[in-house]
Amino acid sequence: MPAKKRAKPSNGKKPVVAKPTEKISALEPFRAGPADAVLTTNQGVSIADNQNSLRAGERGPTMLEDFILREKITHFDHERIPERVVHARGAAAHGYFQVYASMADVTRAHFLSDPSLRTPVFVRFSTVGGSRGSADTPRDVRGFAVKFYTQEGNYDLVGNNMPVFFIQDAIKFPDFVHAVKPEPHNEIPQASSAHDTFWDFVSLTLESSHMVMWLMSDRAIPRSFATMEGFGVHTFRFVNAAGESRYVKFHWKPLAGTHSLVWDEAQQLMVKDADFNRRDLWESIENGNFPEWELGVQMFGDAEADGFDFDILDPTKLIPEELVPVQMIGKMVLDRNPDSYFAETEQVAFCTAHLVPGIDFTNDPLLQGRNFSYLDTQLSRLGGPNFHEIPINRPVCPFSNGQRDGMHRMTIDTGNTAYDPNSLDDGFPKEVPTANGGFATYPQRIDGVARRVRSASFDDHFSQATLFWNSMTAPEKDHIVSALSFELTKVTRPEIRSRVLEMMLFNIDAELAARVAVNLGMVLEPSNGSRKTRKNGKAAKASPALSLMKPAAEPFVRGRKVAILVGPGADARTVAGLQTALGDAGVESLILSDRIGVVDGSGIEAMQTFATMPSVAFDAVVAAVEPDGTAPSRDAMLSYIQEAYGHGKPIAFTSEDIMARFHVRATGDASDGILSSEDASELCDLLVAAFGRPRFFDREASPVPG
Ligand code: HDE
Repeated sequence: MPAKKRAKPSNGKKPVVAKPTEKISALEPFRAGPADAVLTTNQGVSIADNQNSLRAGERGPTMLEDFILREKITHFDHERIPERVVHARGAAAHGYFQVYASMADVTRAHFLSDPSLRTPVFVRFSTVGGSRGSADTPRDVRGFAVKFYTQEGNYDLVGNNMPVFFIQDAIKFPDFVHAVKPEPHNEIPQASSAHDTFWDFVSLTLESSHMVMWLMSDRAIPRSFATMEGFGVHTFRFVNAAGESRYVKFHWKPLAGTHSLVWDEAQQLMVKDADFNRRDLWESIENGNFPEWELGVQMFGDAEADGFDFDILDPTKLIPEELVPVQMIGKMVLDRNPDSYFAETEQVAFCTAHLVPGIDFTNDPLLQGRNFSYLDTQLSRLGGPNFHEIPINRPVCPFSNGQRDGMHRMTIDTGNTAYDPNSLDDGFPKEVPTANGGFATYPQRIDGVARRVRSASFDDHFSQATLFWNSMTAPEKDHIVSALSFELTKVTRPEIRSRVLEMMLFNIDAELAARVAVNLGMVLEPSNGSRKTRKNGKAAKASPALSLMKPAAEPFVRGRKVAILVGPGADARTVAGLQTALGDAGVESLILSDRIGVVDGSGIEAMQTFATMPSVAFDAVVAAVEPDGTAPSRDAMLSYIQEAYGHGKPIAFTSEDIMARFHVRATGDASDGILSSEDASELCDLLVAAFGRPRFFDREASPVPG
């Protein structure tokens, strides 16, 4: 695989615009907190009694006259807004983006031209199918939406953590979403594609084959938002000051590398810590372990596009990195949590049509539909056309036009010229010529006959699904087979299972289909209809960049979480030394026992218990004491270690004797992720080294110790 090109870091100029934790200035006038304010109504009248409503007599009825009660209850009654139709559950953070070197030769976007500039961003991560109160870790696509508050207006890159999509045409989106959402008659199941309507739809819509493979892969259960890649999905355009255009695909590459959960862990987390990813994002930022991504671009021209064996306008296709390398052009850091979930994370309105000069659309039919949908959906979600005035959505640059009035208008527009052209205000606000920064659409030539038609160049539904399968390592393939087997077992209608096997999986890879068929107790009988839609694509046989197991720029260590199991007899000095060493490495640790408080005879204070913080909430477990004591405590410790073992996590012991008492056998060279040392800093080093690897998947085939 060719090395990725990295544009030269900044030209030596120091970043000047904002310190990492500086707040977006446009939000400042709207920020309010209790501080030393007195309690008032929304009209500013001071309230003398906020404990009792106005009653006619001590035990009498409540009086309608109580305007304080009525205002308070009325406001409360209207506290909710409609949740997003998709991507309802999300978590977000503030940060900044900085380009490494000027990209002015390819785009005139100002925020990509000046390496000294830090552009504020607000990023919202989400699941797609679940409602707002659902859990963080279902098998699902994750939204990765970035709002850049640039000096030329807001630019939204509304992407996902997977580079392709289920459908090719926006007209199919409501069908797809209705199929994947809980079934309409009983609203079951929540946040899961493991049900009949999803598999019915995708097996009849074979263009979804590639995306189904991504959804069944470990990409769909990320360990952390900070360890997910992000993708703009569609092909966009860069346009430079001379009006020349290159196509561009956007990538976010996490500096911590790509890491995922294992399925059993993801399922347990849905119950044991439904806020797992959200909490991780929040705590990482609070602890100064700021999540970071590089922005990468794949750029190419018409001639290269014509040479690809897929259509660059087809959103079910990616461009293998081996074909067009990803050039890293800048870095994004998330360094500040929102102050108000509702005001910021819930009210933020992303829109694919929020462009800045220098970036433009292509004719991807999905993108064209999205450009309509995102503005339209805010009209009902945020209650009218003035949602751009909500603080989190306001551009940081001045904006002015003749658009006035409407629900919830906040600006007091002055003057009498809400029209253009006008002479009364000397023609202001005036158009800006393109040369001075006015937006101009790329003058693409378009000839065509108006027809409801799908281009034949969109026909190949399987080559890239096969490419994806071929690019997986053995454990990743095992996980895909398990995921498909799990989901299809939940499908109740045998004819849907058969259709998925014969029409979709068999066309992707015969071995894949055969392995899933065995797990479903089915005999694979490819019907005559299958293989019909398969074209002999010339796509690369495998693209190593698609595997999650590729090495990261830095190992994912900062922000990892380690459980230290203690009990009577644990050595306080070793435990304290380990906690300090881990803390110095940016790893968070928590001491657990069978109850909180000081552990008898050891002087160590346990902050949580084996029951309140289960092993699935951690990346590694250290046992600092033998599993003795009362039966419940002993059993809890044993099963804690067994579970971490089964999930392929590093397991460490503060002595060989302790390890022996847990019946864990180790190779002794740390290659199996089973570590032991009496020296706290050595044990820390072993753990940090183990975090450089993904999970220890070999254990999936071996029995759990017990
Ligand atoms: Fe979305 N999508 N989408 N989508 N999407 C929404 O907008 C839509 C698609 C994505 O954190 C909605 O404000 C259509 C692809 C993200 O607030 C809605 C089509 C990709 C988010 C909508 C697509 C996405 C949304 C729901 C097919 C990846 C959450 C609420 C034509 C590139 C943003 C809202 C946030 C949200 C429509 C397909 C990503 C209904 C019609 C492809 C990350 O407007």
